Amino acid sequence: MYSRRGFLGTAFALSCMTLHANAGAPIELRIASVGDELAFEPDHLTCPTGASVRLIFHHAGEIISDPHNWVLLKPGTEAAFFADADKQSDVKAIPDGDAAMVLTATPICGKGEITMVDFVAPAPGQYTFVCSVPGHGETMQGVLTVTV
Ligand SMILES: [Cu+2]
Repeated sequence: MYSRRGFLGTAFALSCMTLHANAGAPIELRIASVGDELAFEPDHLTCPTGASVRLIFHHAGEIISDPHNWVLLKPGTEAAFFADADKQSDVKAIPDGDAAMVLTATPICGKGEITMVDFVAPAPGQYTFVCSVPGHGETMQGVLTVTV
């Protein structure tokens, strides 16, 4: 007979195999600000679930001194996160109290600088990424598609 414990054990073993299958191929994703505009380029990224991802962000601005960052949000948190990010008086990568909304984030990045973050790609799906600097998230956002 197929016990509940046996089924869960099998499912766990299969998910570990999936992670192993992707773990050998680290992926580098590159993204930048569109010069001094409040936008990301590209605004759509893709990676497979379980992959070891290095996200490299370049602040390509030359005039405006506002910093930027790249924050990957858990699905469904977008509206609440934008509201909190826009209220920040001193800019942090993640607004106080919002850590549970965030999957991963780069540090704040100054004009002309490059920053990065390493993370393991989450479950397949569509994930919004944003810049959390006040006033930026409305237009400075995009989607990471995580494939099976
Ligand atoms: Cu920004």
